[in-house]
Amino acid sequence: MHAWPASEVPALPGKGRDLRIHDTATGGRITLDPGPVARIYVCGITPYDATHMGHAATYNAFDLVQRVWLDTKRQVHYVQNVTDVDDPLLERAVRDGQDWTELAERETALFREDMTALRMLPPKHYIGAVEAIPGIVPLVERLRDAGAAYELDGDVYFSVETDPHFGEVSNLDTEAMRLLSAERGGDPERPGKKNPLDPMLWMAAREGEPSWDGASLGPGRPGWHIECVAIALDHLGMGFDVQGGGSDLAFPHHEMGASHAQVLTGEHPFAQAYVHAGMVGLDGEKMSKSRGNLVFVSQLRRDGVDPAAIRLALLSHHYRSDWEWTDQVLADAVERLARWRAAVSRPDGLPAEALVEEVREALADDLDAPAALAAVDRWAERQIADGGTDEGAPGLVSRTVDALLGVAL
Ligand code: 5CA
Ligand code: ZN
Repeated sequence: MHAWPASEVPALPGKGRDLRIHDTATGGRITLDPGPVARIYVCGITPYDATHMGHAATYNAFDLVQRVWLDTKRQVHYVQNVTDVDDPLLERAVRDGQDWTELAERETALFREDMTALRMLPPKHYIGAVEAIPGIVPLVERLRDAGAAYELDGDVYFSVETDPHFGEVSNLDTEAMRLLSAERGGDPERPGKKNPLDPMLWMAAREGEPSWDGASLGPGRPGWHIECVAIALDHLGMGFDVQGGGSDLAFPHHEMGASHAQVLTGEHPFAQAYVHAGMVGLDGEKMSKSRGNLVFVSQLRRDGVDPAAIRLALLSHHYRSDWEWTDQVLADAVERLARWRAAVSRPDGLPAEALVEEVREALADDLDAPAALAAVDRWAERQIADGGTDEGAPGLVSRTVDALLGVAL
């Protein structure tokens, strides 16, 4: 699949900082030490509805990770998937009487537009589940041949007990895993499984549903976790720097993915850090396509909201916290954007070298975007009140906000 166009990232004077980030697996903050090419996999959308503010907030967090790395003069190798065949997508297509491929294509196209408008850096490889199937089948066969997968009425399951590290990503007890598995696409109640938590690797063809050639597995379609594993191993390899997504992916998705990959390769870990963004809610409920309580990026754009203001609204919350989308959050962002634009529009200004360092430090410190915004606010306030004589300052602030926060002033 093609991704979306990249916006220019201005180079800043001085030196970027190494990223210290919260890792779900260790439960603490770690300093990442990527090589000259940092590697990141971020789970993509299941394209059955438009991009809502929760999705946008999660992609914003991982965009910041990349901006911190780019500021250290590293290259970034970024991979993202599109779950363009899965139960929720097929169910929505049936409900609305539309072709599932058309639905997926339309929503993926809208996602690209939203990401472009929000100045999210595009992945280098943007891969759909369907196009990944030829790579997934041999991985499932290998797991089965190694005794790590078994068949149940034609479906193939992964045996979680074959990974000695199973459980080390999300650190949950068995009961919690069971509950989340049932809630998030698993089938712990299905009789005949070796362990209730075992996830499906390959689903045998079902009547009325699309299926693909699975070689010795028979016709069918891939399970969800092996999709991301196949794409990540193909384009990044083991031990990449960051596996990212919203906190609802820690279990089962990232736990199972890590186990699949670790058993397949005999290596550990799958990723150096598992990074999870908090959930954005509306009216006290997690914003989700299945609940239907959504605020869409595309709707706000149609309403004439400046995408830079949407981005500032996302940045005004720490990525790890759960927060609520409200009209006030957006109104505050619109106001902040106007203030910042007024401040950088003055011909000369207050020196800004210290501000560049403050923004750098805030983001390197577990992506503390609210602290970065507060630093820019302080500069903008004094700049508007007092001004200064530094000719280059407004331009430097503008480039800093663009390079590190993805906001075009
Ligand atoms: N296709 C899979 C990942 S392989 C999937 O989870 N798709 S999704 O469309 O449901 O979600 C895309 C991303 O947005 C995931 O990282 C998910 O954790 C995140 N996300 C979904 N809802 C919210 C929310 N309310 N707040 C924050 N992030 C969210
Ligand atoms: Zn994924």
